[in-house]
Amino acid sequence: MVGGKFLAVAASLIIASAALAQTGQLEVSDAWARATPAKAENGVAYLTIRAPTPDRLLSVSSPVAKKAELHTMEMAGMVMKMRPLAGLDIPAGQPVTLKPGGEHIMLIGLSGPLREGQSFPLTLTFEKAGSREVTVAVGKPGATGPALQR
Ligand SMILES: [Cu+2]
Repeated sequence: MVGGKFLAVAASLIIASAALAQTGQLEVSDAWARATPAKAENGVAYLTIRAPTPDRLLSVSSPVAKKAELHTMEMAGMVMKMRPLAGLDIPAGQPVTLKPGGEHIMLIGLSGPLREGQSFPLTLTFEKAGSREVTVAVGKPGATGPALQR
């Protein structure tokens, strides 16, 4: 059927242009952290990664902590425990969001408390895209997501 074929071609053109719009560079966005108590030794940061082609997050670092590690959460008996990850796969075109209760970036040995309203740099190193530096915005101690844009 001629009409049906035309529609199929039109649909594939739309899909092709949407795919084109997504090509580009790996992007890290919505980086945030919770404010920490004055004497806290560790902090946690979360963010979203989008990659046009498959990649892998290999390591993280920040000047606010002695060490930064990629962690995940898993059940150990009846309790949720944190476990370090060697890396995190980023599939093509599918955003990966680090968030409370799941994968996160652990800031170990903070040089000072993370204060609400402040921000700090975080460097992520990817297997293919190389390094990306992002600015992490510090929210309230009980924040559940990135602060709204002001
Ligand atoms: Cu952790």
